[in-house]
Amino acid sequence: MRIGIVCYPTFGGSGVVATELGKALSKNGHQIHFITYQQPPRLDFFNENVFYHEVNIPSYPLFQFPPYESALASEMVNVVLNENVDLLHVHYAIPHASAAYMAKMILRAQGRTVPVVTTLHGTDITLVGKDASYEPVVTFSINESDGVTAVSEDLRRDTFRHFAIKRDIEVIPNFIDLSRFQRQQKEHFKKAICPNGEKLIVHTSNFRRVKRIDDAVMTFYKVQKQIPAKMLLVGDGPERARIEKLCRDLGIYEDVRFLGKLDAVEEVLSVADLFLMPSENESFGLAGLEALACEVPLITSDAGGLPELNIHGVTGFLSPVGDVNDMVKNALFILEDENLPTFKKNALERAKEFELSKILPLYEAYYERVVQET
Ligand code: GMT
Repeated sequence: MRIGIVCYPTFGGSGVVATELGKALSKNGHQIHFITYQQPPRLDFFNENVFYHEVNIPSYPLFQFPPYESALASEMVNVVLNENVDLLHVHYAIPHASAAYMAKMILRAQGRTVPVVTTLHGTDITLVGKDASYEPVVTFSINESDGVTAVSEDLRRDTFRHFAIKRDIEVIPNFIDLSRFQRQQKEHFKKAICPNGEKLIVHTSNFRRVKRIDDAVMTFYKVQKQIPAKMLLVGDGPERARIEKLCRDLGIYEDVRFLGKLDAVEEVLSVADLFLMPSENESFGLAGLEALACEVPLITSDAGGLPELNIHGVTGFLSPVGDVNDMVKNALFILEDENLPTFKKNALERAKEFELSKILPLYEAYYERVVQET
């Protein structure tokens, strides 16, 4: 198939899923046309089946807010016509689903039909999308998509709860490429960070409020009062300065390292003993899956789709959102030398259930179905 993929060119979440999906589809012989305002960071390889179309947004003094959605819809129209695209797959509803609807209508007026698949990723539903400023457009563009997928059962339920949806939503979870995300020998790195055999606790995120990084830091603070431990924080975002201050105030700044936006996150995970994800809301938790693939057990909240990823008592533990003391108790249990190897083994076994080779055919079959039904 010839598939147009629209996404945010971001380091995490929906951008990574969209880019990795496109790369995998191209390796399976599909022709993939990425349509974004910037080269996605993970689009770092050459394949004869991959094309990149940049959305150009001309500026004009009148525009306080450049009309990105119009520029994106126009680029979708051009790519469909010039590249003979069979299907558009847009990731993250806002504003991609409504821009796709606009493109579809423009093409229809020219006698060209192109089905649109929208994948809901999380905050487009649970946080931003349900805001009254966007809700009517999100509801309409989900209903008008020819196919809709959500990354977890919980997100599917939430979508029906928050919006007047009159169509089916297919659940296709996040996936992991185990050839990239696997535990590597990085003992020198571990020794440099934990010279005295301390346990290493990791958190990666986009440092937004929804991630509750305070809870991650407080959990670490209380754990390292009982056992020697260090913490690595990967990623960057609006919460970073506040979290750095919290670490200084707690007197643990020397034990917590902020690594910023690091692409090779699998190298950090390779030396980790425990991953913390205390999010307020998390539709799936791709960062948690990346940790599991590198044999790192999880301490997560029980929010959103996290119970669909993290199996309580097997791959780690789930705690109520904000219950730091429960997270500390569970972290100390996992980190005991007699428990850690079992949790690590279980982590990898769980990650295998989301292997790319298992999830990719679900998307391919869904595309086929949508094309046939359109
Ligand atoms: O984690 C984020 O805030 C980024 C966000 C995104 O859309 O870029 O991630 C969401 O999509 C991921 C991929 O489907 C999911 O694994 C994340 O759980 C989800 N984030 C939230 O729901 C907060």
